[in-house]
Parts: sequence; C-alpha cells; structure tokens
Amino acid sequence: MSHTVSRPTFIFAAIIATACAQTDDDAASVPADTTAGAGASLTSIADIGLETPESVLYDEASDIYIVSNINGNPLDADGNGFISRIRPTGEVESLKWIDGEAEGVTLNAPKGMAIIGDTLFVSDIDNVRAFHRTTGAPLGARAVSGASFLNDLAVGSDGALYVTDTGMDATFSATGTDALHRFGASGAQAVATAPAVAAPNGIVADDSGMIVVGFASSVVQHFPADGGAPTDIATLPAGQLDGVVRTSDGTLLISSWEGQAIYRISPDGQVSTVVEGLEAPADLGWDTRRHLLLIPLFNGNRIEIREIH
Ligand SMILES: [Ca+2]
Ligand SMILES: [Ca+2]
Repeated sequence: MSHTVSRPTFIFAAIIATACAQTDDDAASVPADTTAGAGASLTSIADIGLETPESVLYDEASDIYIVSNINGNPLDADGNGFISRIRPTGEVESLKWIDGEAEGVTLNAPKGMAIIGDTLFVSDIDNVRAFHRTTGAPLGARAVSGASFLNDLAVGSDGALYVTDTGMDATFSATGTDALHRFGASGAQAVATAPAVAAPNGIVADDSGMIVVGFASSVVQHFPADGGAPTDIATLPAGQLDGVVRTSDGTLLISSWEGQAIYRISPDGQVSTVVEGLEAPADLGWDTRRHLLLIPLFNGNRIEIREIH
C-alpha cells in the first residue's frame, strides 16, 4: 500500500512546480475580450441540479463557470461532492463533471477553488485536491495537518497556493484551528493563526499580499506577502463574510450571510452595498470578460448573476 499512499503527494508537489512554471504562458494565451456584454441579461442559473453550491470560479481560458457542490453538510465525508461546468449562457456543459461518486474520484464537500496553469485545486474539508483543469482527471491530494474546515483557495502574488481553515466543526462551533496556510515545497504551513484571523473564509490575492474575509467578523484584513502584521482595510455593515473577489481596478466585492448582501470596497476605501436580499451568498466568482458577479446561493441551489457598476 505504501506506494499508493505516497504517489499522490509526489504528483501533487510536481503539479504545483510545473503549474507555476506555466502561469505566464497561460496568461498570454487567454483569448482577447471579444464577448464583453454578452450574457449580461442572464440574472440567475437555477433548477439545473446544483446541490449546496459553495463556490463559482470563472475559468478565463475556457470561458466557463466552474461550480463546487458540497451536496450535503459542509463537513461530511460522504463521497458525493461534485463539480459542475456551466457556460456563461447558463447552459450546463456537465453537471457532474467531477463526481465524488465516480470510480477513482474522491470528493466529499468541495468548497473554494483556484487554477494554476492546467490544474484545478479544490478544498475538501481537510484536503486540497488537484484535478486537470480541462479533463477533470484526478491528480492527487494533499492533506493539511490539523485542519478542520478548509474553505477558500487563492494563488498569491508569489505564485504559491493559499488556503483558509475556517476552524469550525460540524455544529459550526469553533475548533481553534483558524488559519491561513501557504503551500510550499514541504507542504502547507500556517502563515497566520488565531487571533490574527477569526474564522477566515474568503481570500483573494493582490500585488502585495492576501485579502482575507472571515465568518466571525465584519472586518476585511490585508496580510502582506512578507509575513508582516495584518492591517484592517475596512469594516463592513454586517459579518458572516464568505466570498471575496477583486476586479481589475482593485474594487473588492464581498458576500455576507448576516447582511444577505454583497458589499463593495472601492479602491479609495469607500464601502457600499451593491446587492441585497440574498440568502446565504457563498464564495463569489467574477467573470472577467463580461464583468459579471457570480453568486452561489448555498441554500437556494442556484447562482445569481449581477452586473456591478
Ligand atoms: Ca457531500
Ligand atoms: Ca467559502
């Protein structure tokens, strides 16, 4: 059995190294923006079979929306999580593109996702799993030792993969494992722990570090890439923050379960409410071609789509 245990870890490490090396080439190959505005009239993707959608990631190179479906409770290792591919028209390309119930695939409660090169990384309770970005083939997994509730993933300005641990158990009680981890050659290492982070959930990189929003706070934090102390960017009108995306001009868009809203932090620091009346808005996606916000509704099994001006 020893070779079947160690091999995925080796593959996973190799993927990170290879994917990082490919990042520049991939960015250069992204097609020009020829479809701006298309799909702007689509406001909801519903009744297609989504089950507890937690996150939407826009795959710019494929022009496709990738949706993680927990399918059940967020911490149940039930083997039934799945990942969908949905076209920006709302058409389902594949509902169970990656299916935890398929032979040879392990996926329990997928949440945040990130792409490096041709690898799609997915957080799954206490593991980060890797799949091929276009085929969905499993490419291994790496456990985060001691983690209880891995949540969002992002690629830092340093090219490394980061993941949050929201530090909650199945009853949503605190476990104390709250952390922001960074994957390096030797695995995941915590770069911030409680009390510097409080139930960290959504993360997004900027040029100088990582922006973090938490489920136990309404404060948006910035962690410098050099490991220095975090600074507070803004305090939002409500907490239970989940997703965060950053648009091309540096605007931040953040979802709040408590506020049932999407908040905007403008580049000058001004806070405003841009969408209201959303029950359990989870981890956001941003369609960079059409400038659309993609909002999975955790309890509503649908994705709301909004133009943000
Ligand atoms: Ca599940
Ligand atoms: Ca989340």
